[in-house]
Amino acid sequence: MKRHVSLFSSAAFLLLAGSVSAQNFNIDVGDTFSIGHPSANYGAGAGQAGFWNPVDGGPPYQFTLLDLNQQATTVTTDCQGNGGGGDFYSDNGATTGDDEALLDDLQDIGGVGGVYTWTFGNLADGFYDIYTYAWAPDNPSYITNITGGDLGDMQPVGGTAWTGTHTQGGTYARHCVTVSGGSLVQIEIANSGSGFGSLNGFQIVERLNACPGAEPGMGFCDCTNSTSACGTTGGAGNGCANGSNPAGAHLGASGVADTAADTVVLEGSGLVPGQPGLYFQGNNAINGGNGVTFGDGLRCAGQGVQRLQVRAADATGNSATNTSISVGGGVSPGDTKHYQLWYRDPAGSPCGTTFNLTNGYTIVWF
Ligand SMILES: [Ca+2]
Ligand SMILES: [Ca+2]
Ligand SMILES: [Ca+2]
Repeated sequence: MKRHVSLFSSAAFLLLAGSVSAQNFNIDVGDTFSIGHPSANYGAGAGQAGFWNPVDGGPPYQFTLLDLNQQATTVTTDCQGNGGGGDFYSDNGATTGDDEALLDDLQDIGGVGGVYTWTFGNLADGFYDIYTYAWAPDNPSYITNITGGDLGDMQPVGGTAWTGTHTQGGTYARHCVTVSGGSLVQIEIANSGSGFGSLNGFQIVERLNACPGAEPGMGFCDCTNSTSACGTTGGAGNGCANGSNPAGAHLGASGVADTAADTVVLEGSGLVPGQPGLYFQGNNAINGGNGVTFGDGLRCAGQGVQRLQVRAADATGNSATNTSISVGGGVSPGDTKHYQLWYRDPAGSPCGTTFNLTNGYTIVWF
């Protein structure tokens, strides 16, 4: 049985928050017990008031979420893993009211080795902060490790008594994630190596700005899967060896792959100093993403090729684009495009062809 927020509090919230986006969610995990879920005016650590979805019953915890106004959405939850598994409740003496309703019931992640991955599907493309509550009401000295977001960083949560205030690291982890091309959001909750792991709930908060430190896409087609025509390889994530750098040249990127506000910069490194290279775009990842031999390297991106910009490497072998990639490539929202940098290597080219390429790089635009 699900419990429902009182009509009075939800109606009042509707009046206050009628314009809130449907892509923000509050989730109370393990809500099987008599304490119920928090009221709609409870903002918890994110300061995001609104309806709290009661999500219970043990793995796989498959639900379709209601938004902050308690209106239907298509956003889904799923939970897979092994360890403890089910709903658990312990009345912590320090917690009361809405704090207790969120924290004192939870999913038991289990003892040493317990690990579960939660997946959120059908979120609209954009940027989100995911607050993952992982505080143990039965023994606040327990620590649970939360991993996820664009950076894939692990954040330990817990180890401290309830102070009356939610804090990052004390009661929740916070990860920024970019949803692009309908990508899933995955958060791993794991026992830290002692005691028991806990998952009290989540808040999903859409943000206006891109996630800090994250790249707008992913590399593919490095010269460790295939080799050059003369058998050379390159370092992991790089193209094949060149005359200046036996680890080969690397293509990465920074910025936001938003066609309405494109700030993507393609960035080459490990290039031949002073030599020009052509940044280009293709519609396909060639040969299943492994590329085909071309010059001293591999051609990874092809079909419908768009030449974007010629840039010379500086004295340290770096170069970067300074023109709009989405305009130069004729990109539309939802497009998946593949990028590569084709550069000159006139002296010491390992295979003698005098040109080479970086790894490929894939961006899903929104
Ligand atoms: Ca609850
Ligand atoms: Ca309590
Ligand atoms: Ca809970």
